Amino acid sequence: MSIVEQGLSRVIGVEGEPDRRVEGLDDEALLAIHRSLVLLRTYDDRSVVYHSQGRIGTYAIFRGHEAVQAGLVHALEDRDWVFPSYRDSAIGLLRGLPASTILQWWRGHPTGWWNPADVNVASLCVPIASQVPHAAGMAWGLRLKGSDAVAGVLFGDGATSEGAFHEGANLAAVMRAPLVLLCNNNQWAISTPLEAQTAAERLSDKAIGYGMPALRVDGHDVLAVLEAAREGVARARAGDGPTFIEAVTYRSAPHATADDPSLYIDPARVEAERERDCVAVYEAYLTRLGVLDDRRASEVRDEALATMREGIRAAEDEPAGDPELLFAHAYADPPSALARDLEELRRVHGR
Ligand SMILES: Cc1ncc(C[n+]2csc(CCOP(=O)(O)OP(=O)(O)O)c2C)c(N)n1
Ligand SMILES: [Mg+2]
Repeated sequence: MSIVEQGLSRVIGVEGEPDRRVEGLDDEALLAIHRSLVLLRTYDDRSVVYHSQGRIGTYAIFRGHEAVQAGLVHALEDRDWVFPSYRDSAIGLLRGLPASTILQWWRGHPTGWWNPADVNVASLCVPIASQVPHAAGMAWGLRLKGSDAVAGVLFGDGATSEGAFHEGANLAAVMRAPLVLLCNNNQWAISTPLEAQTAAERLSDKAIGYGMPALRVDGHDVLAVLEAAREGVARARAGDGPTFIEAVTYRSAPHATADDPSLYIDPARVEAERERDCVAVYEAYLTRLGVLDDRRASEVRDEALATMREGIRAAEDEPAGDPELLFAHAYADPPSALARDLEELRRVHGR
């Protein structure tokens, strides 16, 4: 099926379609979105290298998903909340978190956990879909407190099969919580393809069951994601409840650095999808508009690279974390098995 035949909303033209402009986004705003995309891409590229150098642990690659992440953040105000999944680990960069903090998360270092209230970005959730009820609760709570802030939550196609997704979506709809549910349908949940995940024709159809409106967009088009997210944000802020957005992408990188997708993904499909890379698509659009030229694009890349160099240096300068922290903060009175484990740890470390 051609890209146009998929019938997804788009701002950036493909296959001969004309480009559009998003109302209210001037050249400066368009360039800010470009900086965000390049920062995310650079974070991701460098993280794959740092992993292969043994400087960070197993890493969930998000190449090709930057448009979904940046599209959401640029549709929100700073007072609004973002609830990321592990796939969106670097989204806090767009809210001013230092690269070193996020790198430390992937290094398993205690300084990798930021205070969510500092930047209105929740902690990364690894249990699939668990961030959806968190976000629904936060959004509902904001409303109860009389705030006009809203929340946006990111999750994958696989997450829509989880109980937590259904519970969160239903609660948000019933309570008219100001929430944007943004599903990054990259068509894979590790090695499970979409057709083995759901019998629904479109993930956006699931919204009908909760009584919430749905939008379906091309997730390679940052402005299409932003436009849809803005619509959801406006509805949420007006007190009209949640919106479900399905952003259709493709996972053109391994699930994580520990994965070998050659066992289950057709490499020709991956090649074809990489041709529609979201950063390149946006740079071509800005170039057609006369907003971006090569010099500016390379300045933005250099700036992002410098951020990453400084980030890894700061992360590696940090003294190693205290392994005893693994035992802290979970129980007021630790069960005896944990107490024994802690004793064992101390013995091994000669403490
Ligand atoms: C509750 C739970 N079950 C299983 C896993 C193992 N797991 C990690 S990632 C993943 C796939 C999730 O796919 P999707 O929601 O599409 O997100 P994507 O990884 O494609 O971004 C699974 C099953 C988990 N982390 N949590
Ligand atoms: Mg997926």
